[in-house]
Amino acid sequence: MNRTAFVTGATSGIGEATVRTLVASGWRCVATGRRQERLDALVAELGADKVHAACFDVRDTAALDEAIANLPADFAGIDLLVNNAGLARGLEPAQQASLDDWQTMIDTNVTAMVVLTRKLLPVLIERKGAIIALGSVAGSYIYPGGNVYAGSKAFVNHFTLALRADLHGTGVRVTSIEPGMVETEFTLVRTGSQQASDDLYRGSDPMTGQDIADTIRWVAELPPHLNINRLELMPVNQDFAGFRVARNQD
Ligand code: NDP
Ligand code: 8X3
Repeated sequence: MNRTAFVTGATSGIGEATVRTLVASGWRCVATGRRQERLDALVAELGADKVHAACFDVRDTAALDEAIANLPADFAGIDLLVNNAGLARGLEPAQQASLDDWQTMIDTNVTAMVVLTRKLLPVLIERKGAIIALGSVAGSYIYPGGNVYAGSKAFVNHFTLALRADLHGTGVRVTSIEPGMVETEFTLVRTGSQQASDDLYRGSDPMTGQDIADTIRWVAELPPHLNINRLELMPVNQDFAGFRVARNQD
């Protein structure tokens, strides 16, 4: 098999596990992220014939164009786009949140994701490829402090489904994968606190990046006539909270 995946956010967590898993299954991967040393480590581990490192900030459209233009011939025929790069910043209520954090999440999770997708659509259509996006349960269920992160992931969930309609008849498959709690660097990035991250995951038996990577590989390798539209996953120990009621003071 000579298929190539373009995996954003491959320096950590779900994206890094996805590159390892796809390569083990015979794929070539373009691995992207801002941390060059982590991309270099993936290339050293998996081989330069299997992994091409493209180090850039997904919000930088010129850098993205350059990365696409400079793909080596063996990696230029992209069959699968994994829209994974993304982040949350902050858990404060909206009235206390940082506008800089909000802009960072919108620029990364929404704007950069649609720009990259638009740029790779021609090659994906030409090759009857696939798009798998990492939305989130946060895009479907509300929790306090979710605000712009939740909104950005609702956009990812919905934009990905909308692509299905526009790609009607092209043979391109599109899937929105919507996980709950996965233990990665996500919570460290969100809170800036290793302690907060450790506290969240401790004893909860969260999903792992490998769990999601295995799901991505499974979806990517389904027969070409079969499309999973959306897939929601949670650890057994995570479920839904009820509505709250605030009481007026007498
Ligand atoms: P990690 O923090 O472990 O990984 C995030 C990845 O995104 C890193 O490789 C990071 O690379 C990359 N990234 C972030 N910002 C940029 C940027 N500006 N330019 C380029 N790359 C960037 O988190 P996860 O693996 O958990 O998250 C992956 C995706 O999964 C995200 O979209 C997240 O919203 C989603 N998700 C995560 C869940 C969870 O509970 N962990 C649950 C549901 C969805 P670098 O820093 O090197 O640039
Ligand atoms: C991340 C899942 O529940 O931490 O998208 O918001 S959650």
